[in-house]
Amino acid sequence: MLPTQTLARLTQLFFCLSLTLSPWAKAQDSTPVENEIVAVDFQHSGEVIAFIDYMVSRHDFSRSELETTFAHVSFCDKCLQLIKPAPAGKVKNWQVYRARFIEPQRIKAGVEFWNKYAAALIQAEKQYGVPAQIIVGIIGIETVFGKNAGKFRILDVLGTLGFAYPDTANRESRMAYFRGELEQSLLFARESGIDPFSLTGSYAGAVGWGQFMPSNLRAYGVDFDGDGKIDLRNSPIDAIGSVANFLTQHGWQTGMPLVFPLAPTSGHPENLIAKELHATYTLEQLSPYATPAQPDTPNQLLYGLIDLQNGDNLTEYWLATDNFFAITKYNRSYFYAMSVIELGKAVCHVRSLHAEC
Ligand SMILES: [Ca+2]
Repeated sequence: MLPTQTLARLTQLFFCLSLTLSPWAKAQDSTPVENEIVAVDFQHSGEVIAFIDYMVSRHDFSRSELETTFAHVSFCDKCLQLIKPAPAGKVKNWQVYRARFIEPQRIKAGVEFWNKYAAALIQAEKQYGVPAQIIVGIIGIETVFGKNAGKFRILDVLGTLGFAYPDTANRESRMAYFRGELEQSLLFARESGIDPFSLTGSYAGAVGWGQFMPSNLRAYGVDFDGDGKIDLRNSPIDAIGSVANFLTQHGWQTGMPLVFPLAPTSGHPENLIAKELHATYTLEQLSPYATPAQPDTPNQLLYGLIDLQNGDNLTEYWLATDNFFAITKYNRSYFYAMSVIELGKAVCHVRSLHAEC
């Protein structure tokens, strides 16, 4: 991912949901000397050979074809540098984050995208119940509408992260995760009849306009332009359908609103912050601790409380429905989900000349 997206992407990486652990994931590990990057010899590494064994026995891949493939995988130093977490200790600041993503250039690109693909967005809303502005918000936050989809070869990324992840506390689980995604990328390429090296994306292995990891490509990607292929790199229309399908498969409900602000007088409801990314409270249950700022906040819905920290300034608290939490299945960050909503709304406002968004 490019610098403007680093925070969102890192959040996604380190809180990734769909860990696709595989039996070979616990293969023996080589521990590098601290701070020293040890390049993987993809042709001779015992772990890579074990991975090939697994792919042959589990998925009936041709051993010689996989050996040829891995002979062409390149070690990605840059991916290792970019994947390292940001230094800890800095207080999160929603308003700073928001300003980085909800800005004129991205909004302008969003209007152009919406105008160009209006028919597909309408069709996606009709078919999946996900409004255009949410799909626009996600694709805008993820890649600035395809501009920052990434040019790393996915096999290089996943091979490097899967076999030589930096020496962090969660190294084992991260390597298992990326090897699982490597497995999924090879399966996706085979199923799609494409050269796996043609799959390109971010330094973390996310592909195309919507930045789907390979496992999500296989599980939620759709051929929305009807050309017979699921292609999130070259088809924005496939990306539109796939994003909508992903949200629907993660609990999106047609017509359900997303968030409502709490009154600043609500005190400090920290203990009620939604940890499980689900809406579980009624307004009545929250009433001793949380007062909606808007009197028309629906009382028939369930809510989760979310907090948006603002550095040294007051933390914002919001009531979030399960549609908000569906967006967090894309990326577990509250900042991420809120920025998707805000960008979609901003694009909608500009595009429709301040009509209701
Ligand atoms: Ca297609």
